[in-house]
Amino acid sequence: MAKKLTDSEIQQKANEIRREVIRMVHAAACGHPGGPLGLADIYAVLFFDILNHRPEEPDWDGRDRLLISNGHVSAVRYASMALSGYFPVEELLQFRQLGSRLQGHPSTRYLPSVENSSGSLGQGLSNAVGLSLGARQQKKDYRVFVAMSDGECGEGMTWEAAQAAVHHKAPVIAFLDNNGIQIDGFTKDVLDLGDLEKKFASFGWKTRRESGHDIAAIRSSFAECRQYDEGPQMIVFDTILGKGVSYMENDPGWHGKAPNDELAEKALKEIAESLAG
Ligand SMILES: Cc1ncc(C[n+]2csc(CCOP(=O)(O)OP(=O)(O)O)c2C)c(N)n1
Repeated sequence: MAKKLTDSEIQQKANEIRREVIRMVHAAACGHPGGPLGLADIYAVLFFDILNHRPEEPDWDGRDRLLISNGHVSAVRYASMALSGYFPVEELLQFRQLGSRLQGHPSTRYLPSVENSSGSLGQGLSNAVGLSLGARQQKKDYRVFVAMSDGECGEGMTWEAAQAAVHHKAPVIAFLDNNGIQIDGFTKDVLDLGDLEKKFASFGWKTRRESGHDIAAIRSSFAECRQYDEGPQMIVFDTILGKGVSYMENDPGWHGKAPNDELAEKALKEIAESLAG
């Protein structure tokens, strides 16, 4: 069995993910850098500690399922996959190219272990609730995780799935990118979502709220969620959009645009400093 990485080794992986996200979005000259940078610490923990998966055998039936409901953050998933050995890191530069496996919004058609096609927000929780119930019915050991975002909680379908999950005691592990930002600005201005942890709790979910940038806290919250399978669980992670690149942090303008050559160089320099430190 592979040796467990330390928190600081996982932090390094997160910064490598950030580096690849910038390289991908810059090479494509389009895409979404802000969400992926804010999610890098969470995905590093998932791919390098929590998920039971086999990068060399992506279709392995026993793999944990990771669904992504906020498909526009695909860069963080692809970068995590490449760095953990699913495919060569160089392939990341084909992100968003015609004919590439790495479509801007992930599709199950092109890349094994992409469990759901996404891009249209609000659907992932329904998919995941169904898959988790199927796994239980078939007495499978794997867990079903689903990545969600605050902005997409404006979609009514999310709340239908949230109720069904409680009614059927679905053993789904959901987590939410609570960065306070969506495509048109700050969520409190576009559509105020209130306290999402309290909302899920009031529906009957087992909930917790953590910093999405504290590797030890992210690890322990996912690890504890794995121990429980009697109903739906939600981890609301407070994150900073653009985390790790000073000029992008908490700026809605970086939800979905690529840095130019000069800004990409500045971003890569800052990330390289974090990697060196
Ligand atoms: C059903 C649907 N409606 C609208 C959109 C357009 N859209 C793309 S991203 C986005 C904002 C989503 O918010 P969030 O995921 O919180 O944004 P981030 O934190 O990544 O900036 C919207 C409304 C969409 N993809 N799907």
